[in-house]
Amino acid sequence: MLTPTEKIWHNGRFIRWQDATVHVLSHVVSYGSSVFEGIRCYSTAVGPAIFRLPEHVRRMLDSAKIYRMEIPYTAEQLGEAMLEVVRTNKMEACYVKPIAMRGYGDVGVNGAKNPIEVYIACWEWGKYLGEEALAQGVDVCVSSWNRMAPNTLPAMAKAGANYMNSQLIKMEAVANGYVEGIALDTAGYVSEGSGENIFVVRDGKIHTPPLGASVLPGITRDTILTLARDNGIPVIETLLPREMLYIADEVFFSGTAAEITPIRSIDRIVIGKGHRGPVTEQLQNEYFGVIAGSRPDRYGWLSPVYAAAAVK
Ligand code: PPE
Repeated sequence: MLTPTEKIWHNGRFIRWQDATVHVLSHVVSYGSSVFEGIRCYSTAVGPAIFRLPEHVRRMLDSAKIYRMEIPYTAEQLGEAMLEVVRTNKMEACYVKPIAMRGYGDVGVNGAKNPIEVYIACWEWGKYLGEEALAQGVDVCVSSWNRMAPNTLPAMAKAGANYMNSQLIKMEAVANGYVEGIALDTAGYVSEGSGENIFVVRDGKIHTPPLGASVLPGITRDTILTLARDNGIPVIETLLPREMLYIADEVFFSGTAAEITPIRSIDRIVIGKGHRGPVTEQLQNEYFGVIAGSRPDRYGWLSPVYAAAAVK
């Protein structure tokens, strides 16, 4: 369950956690008109540091642009506000969630006249797919639900409404005894999990669906593509038929919340050796190494919360 922190940022000022409420007739409640981000702040050698802050801010502004939402703050202001939220709540490792939504005022589908409300909250969030998941791997299924068709709900936007589709995938998976579901796109190719991108390893090469397969352009996905290239592991963004999942040597999820989570079975078919594989483990070591400081932060992925010029 969610443990409250003290303050939430709302339109440029801090309010108490319990005061961060919206009117039931706000546009977002009926029509799902929100865009948001999920960002991890890690406890590092240089104190708490937000992982890939500028990239998350950029995606949030991209999501808003796709939906014609004008956010009245610059990328710099939003990034600084996120660092401020962590500082104000005196948090170490936490999950930061900025949300922009169409608020209360006008009625009807066209939300253009409703005010844009921006909130930023943070709280402590542990392991997304269970404590054992990172080491042991998870048991998942292919969902009977597809990811959104292109030109229906834009998959590149991290919008609240997309998570109705994610809920169908996740609830069905859990109801059938799985930890997570993998959705195919409407052409039948592998797309992504309800809240994660997916990677398939076979013969030492890493494959992941392209952006055209109705996937969110994950920041962790990009992190993995970058780390793999740096480590000389070939990476291919390509359409993946469902059966590639079953015959893979390794399959893993990536996401801010899920980090890098191995998948040990899909539809009760054992993947590879049935536990975390060597490529998955190598990428985990690279990823967590940057956070722990045992690997150089070559790309400036960490924005320290307590440094003056933290936001690039
Ligand atoms: N696909 C989807 C649908 C998705 O929701 C996420 C993030 C990703 C891919 C991975 O993107 P990124 O975090 O930038 O690597 N899902 C968030 C959790 C959703 C939730 O609120 O639950 C997350 O990982 O923070």
